Amino acid sequence: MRQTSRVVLALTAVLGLVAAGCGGDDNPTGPGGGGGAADVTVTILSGAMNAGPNAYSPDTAVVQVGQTIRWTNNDTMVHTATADAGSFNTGNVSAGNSSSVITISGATGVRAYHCAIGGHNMQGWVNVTP
Ligand SMILES: [Cu+2]
Repeated sequence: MRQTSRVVLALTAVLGLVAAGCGGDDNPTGPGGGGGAADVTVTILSGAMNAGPNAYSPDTAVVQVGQTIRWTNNDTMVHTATADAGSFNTGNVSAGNSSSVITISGATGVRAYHCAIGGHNMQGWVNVTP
């Protein structure tokens, strides 16, 4: 009897946490790093400006069509994640902040992206799967 009550209490706690997590998706996002979960998070690494293909981690993010990515800038200067072919663009992500949650729609395949800040040597890839 006591054991059963404990299990019920534990389940209630877990369900409460799950519900709270889902609510986070509705928070506004944008420069300054609001709440909101993305399916995939990519980190802009410290020293990214000259890191070329090692500027973003993972260097190739894998997402399904329609999933979301959020870039978190762990460097000390502003960066962007801008698709070479223009299908997505974070805009400026300042040091220590995160981009908006960006939905990756359209065709499958690997899309190259870069940082649009002049003089920055940064490349990353998004592998969009069915
Ligand atoms: Cu940059």
